[in-house]
Amino acid sequence: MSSRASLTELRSLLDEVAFPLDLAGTVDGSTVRRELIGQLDDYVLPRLARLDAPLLAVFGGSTGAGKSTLVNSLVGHTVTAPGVLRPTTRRPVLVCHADDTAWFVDGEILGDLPRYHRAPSADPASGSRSDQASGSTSGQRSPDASGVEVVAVATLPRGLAVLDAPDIDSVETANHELAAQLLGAADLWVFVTTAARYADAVPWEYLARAEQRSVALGVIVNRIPPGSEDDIAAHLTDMLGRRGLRPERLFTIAEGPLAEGRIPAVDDVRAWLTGLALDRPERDRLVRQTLAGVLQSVPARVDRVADEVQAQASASGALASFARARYEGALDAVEGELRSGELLRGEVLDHWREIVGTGEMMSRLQRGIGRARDRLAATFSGRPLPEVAVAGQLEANLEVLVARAADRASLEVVEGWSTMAGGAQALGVSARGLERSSDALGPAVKTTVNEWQDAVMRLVREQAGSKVTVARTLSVGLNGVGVALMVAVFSATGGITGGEAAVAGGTAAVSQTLLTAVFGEQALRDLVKQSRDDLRRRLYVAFTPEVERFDALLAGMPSAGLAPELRRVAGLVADEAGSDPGESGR
Ligand SMILES: Nc1nc2c(ncn2[C@@H]2O[C@H](COP(=O)(O)OP(=O)(O)OP(=O)(O)O)[C@@H](O)[C@H]2O)c(=O)[nH]1
Ligand SMILES: [Mg+2]
Repeated sequence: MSSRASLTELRSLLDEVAFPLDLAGTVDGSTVRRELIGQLDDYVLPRLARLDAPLLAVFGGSTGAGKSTLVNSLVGHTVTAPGVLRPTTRRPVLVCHADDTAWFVDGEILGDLPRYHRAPSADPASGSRSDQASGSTSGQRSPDASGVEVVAVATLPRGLAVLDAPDIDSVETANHELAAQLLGAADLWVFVTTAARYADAVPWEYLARAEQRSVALGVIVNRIPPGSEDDIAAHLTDMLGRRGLRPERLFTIAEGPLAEGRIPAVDDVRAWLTGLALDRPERDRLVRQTLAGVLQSVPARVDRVADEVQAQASASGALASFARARYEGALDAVEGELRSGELLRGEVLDHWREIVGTGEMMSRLQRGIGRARDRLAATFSGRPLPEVAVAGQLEANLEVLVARAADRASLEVVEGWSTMAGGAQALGVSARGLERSSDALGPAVKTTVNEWQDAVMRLVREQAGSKVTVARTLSVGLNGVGVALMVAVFSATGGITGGEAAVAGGTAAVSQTLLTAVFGEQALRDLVKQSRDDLRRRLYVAFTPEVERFDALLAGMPSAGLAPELRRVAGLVADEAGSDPGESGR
């Protein structure tokens, strides 16, 4: 795979990256990503496609260092306005030979910036700008529009373009971002500073970036008090060396009066730049050095992006599992309350007493299981059973219990998320109403409970049906047995332990005796467990749309495989660039 193919793959992977959550490293990660995408589009891909395209030297540095003045001085025309008000240059000006303008006006270098083709000022010394557009790729020319002005001059050789960039350190953040983008598109950085400013902190951050990317670097120290050139050159060379920077050339310019707004002593700089344009091997070396440097900087930069992708994925995973856990907790709570016998109160109990007549039934049951069966049969067959009332009451109680647990869970999720990384932002404005259950939950729970009750009845029919005699004896009372089973499910002991007779005034014990008579102890244990599990399963399904309301807030997360894939492709890009970016790109 050629570098171009890997780069194209990397480019589209970077497009898939999204940082929906606001985490500690998100701003940093997305800045790195944005810059990387910008550099791939603005510089790497077009440069790889055309290694012979003109060399772009970007003049960057502190505000007031004299970048604009230098560019005007180099080309012998007032192509860009210097000024006393800081910062002066807001819209970059690119100067090149007329034969090269097409590459910069129509080409992909700095592709996302509108380009305006402009003729240079008729009077080089006047400082006034002729804003006659001689062509534009981006519609109407507007003096206020952002973008790059492309100016053709006859004083630069073919194959060389000089760009006057906005500053990197004034109060104008937009300038810095633009300057960074322009530096990212440079084959050669010409770092312009002054005797007074060269130790300032900000430029060194940019120089560190140049070092990381092995960008070909030229340095111009302007406005040096005459006589101090050598001292400053030595000091600055030392500072650069200690940071691993070895500029191609370092120029010193003594402060002196300007001649018609231009610095007279720029011949060496001009000779160096025009020499680069004319010396093909040297120019190629420089272009390839910068290109390879940028490509080799890709893995470290992509790592930063991939780290953030992972951080987003794990934060989102933590939020999602927190929400799930709260609803699991709600199911636990429902189960806990069922087991505590909480539901066997009030009307349920009254209705149940109606069915079995607690005291009398108890004593009969205690006299003998065989006779108890008869008695049960008599009880159930002798009169219409109010089991429907019991079932209805159990259902109502259960619904309230479940609804309360679900409401609690949603509130817990909202509260929990607001303290978790990325959670507050995920909740955002759409959090309104999320602290309560959805309107759909009530009906869903009702259906669920009904279906569960039906399932319990079916279970009783199946189980009792296999016990032929019992089934025959109790054939009229199967619904009653079903209700007894539900009562057992809702009792603290699951209807197993007679010693728990105190629970709900003996209700559970009666259920137990009845059920044991019908099913036998082990089968009863299984039935109760099966019914409880079944209820939990069904409630889990009913809760799923509730949990999914929270999952929906985490939509738009990049896929889990994206981070390793980014790293893998970044590695390929760098490996291939290591040999020869130009060759592998062809
Ligand atoms: N005397 C003298 N003045 C200079 C020299 N270089 C720049 N200046 C003046 O310093 C001021 C700033 O110069 P610019 O060329 O606008 O500086 P810049 O680096 O382009 O500044 P920004 O566009 O704000 O980033 C202007 O008034 C220039 O005339 C120099 O070598 N000698
Ligand atoms: Mg300027």
